[in-house]
Amino acid sequence: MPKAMPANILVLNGPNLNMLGLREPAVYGHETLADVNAAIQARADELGAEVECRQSNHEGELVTWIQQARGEKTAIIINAGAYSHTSIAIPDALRAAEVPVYEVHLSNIYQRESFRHHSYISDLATGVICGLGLDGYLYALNSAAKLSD
Ligand code: DHK
Repeated sequence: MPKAMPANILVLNGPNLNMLGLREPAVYGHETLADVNAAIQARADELGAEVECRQSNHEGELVTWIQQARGEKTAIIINAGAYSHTSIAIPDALRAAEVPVYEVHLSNIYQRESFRHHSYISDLATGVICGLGLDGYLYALNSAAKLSD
């Protein structure tokens, strides 16, 4: 049987997630994005997975990075922030990338305003995790790394 590709996972954070730690800590927690990325890298090292963490406030930049993942990455973990609820271009790019997708939200979007209850990404995702803060990315990473075992 051909050997699976080693895990090579892209972690994308969308708009305003560069403000973690400062932004509404009661909702998003006290960890900064650097803290989140360090925890992801540490878990990836334990799992023997390659990981690349990127953040952008620009929809088109996220789309470009998703396109570039096609044939290169074994999974994408994405917290598209507010674009989860508004963007068609991001889910279109995720479908075109043909890479398993995990959707993460730090907060429980279903306990919040109704406009956050729908995500255009959820129906194409392998898994959706919300409300578990930083741990959500780590649970997604555990699962994404297993796809390459
Ligand atoms: C992050 C955001 O920036 C919001 O726009 C989403 C998500 C929720 C989160 O919980 O991580 O509605």
